Amino acid sequence: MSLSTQISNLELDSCLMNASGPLCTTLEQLKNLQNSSSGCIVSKSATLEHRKGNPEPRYWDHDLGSINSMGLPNEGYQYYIDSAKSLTKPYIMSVNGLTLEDTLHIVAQVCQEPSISGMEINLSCPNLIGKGQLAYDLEKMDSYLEAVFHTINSQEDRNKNQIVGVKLPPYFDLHWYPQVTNILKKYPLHFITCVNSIGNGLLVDLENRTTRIRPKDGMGGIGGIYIKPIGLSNVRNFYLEFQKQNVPIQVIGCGGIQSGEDVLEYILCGAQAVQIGTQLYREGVEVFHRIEEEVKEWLQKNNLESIMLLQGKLNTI
Ligand code: RRO
Repeated sequence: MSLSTQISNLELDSCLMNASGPLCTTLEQLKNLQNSSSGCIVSKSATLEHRKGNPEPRYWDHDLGSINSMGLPNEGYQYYIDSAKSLTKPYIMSVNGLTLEDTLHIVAQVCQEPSISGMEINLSCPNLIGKGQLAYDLEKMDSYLEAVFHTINSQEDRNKNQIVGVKLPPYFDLHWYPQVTNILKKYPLHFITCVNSIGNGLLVDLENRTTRIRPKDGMGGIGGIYIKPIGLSNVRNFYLEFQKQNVPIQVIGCGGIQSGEDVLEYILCGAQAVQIGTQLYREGVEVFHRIEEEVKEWLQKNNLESIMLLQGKLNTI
């Protein structure tokens, strides 16, 4: 039973990978991912300089999901470039400069690195105090991507094998999908990741009459089971829109994956691979082996050799 997949020219032994965020900030954590059953390593989103992030408590989790307002704590981009030298699995660096100028500086360095397999440009961090999510402002997103690809294309010694994608926030109204696609298709993107956490949710501790986290009056990105139906619909809608318009961008699914069946649902909706965030934080890197076994068991019961035979094959009832 095979879980292998391919994002453009990047071959992955397994379609399971970590979501940028949980347990991928330090080299020790990246090495744990290296030693796990995941098919690929994704770094925490990197800024120009090291960041401590927002005040604590900034993460809270229960059965239905998580809320976070981490505020981009990370070691600074150079650390994640240097980390690539200790990793042999496919390694995707998540990039989230605090300004366009910062992002362009980071992108110019990353795209020259032979040991980095790809970049995921984060257009959807919900937790930067005083800033909105870039991918909800389509004009800004367009000019941002134009500058990013101009920078990449002007590096003569760039690593042409690197794949480039964007991490998107969830969209809720159907009219957004063709509009966002019209922008994405202008650029040589290999993948999009759908979805980042649902921004600015609020979880309440009734007993203590407080918010669960401190930053932004308790508002934070919601992940886990709460968001699975939204993640699935975003994957499905982009997959169908890309097919309709003949756009060769692949979709990585993310949001509320806890089991093999969740993975299979995302693949049916059109995902080419999936990312695990909240459940990775709970369970540690063993989550990849457990879920891989659950997927294999299901494939065996259903007489399927490869998970990719199901890709996009969802029927409307
Ligand atoms: O660090 C964060 O607060 C964070 C980021 Br950059 C993101 O993209 N998504 C999220 O839920 N948290």
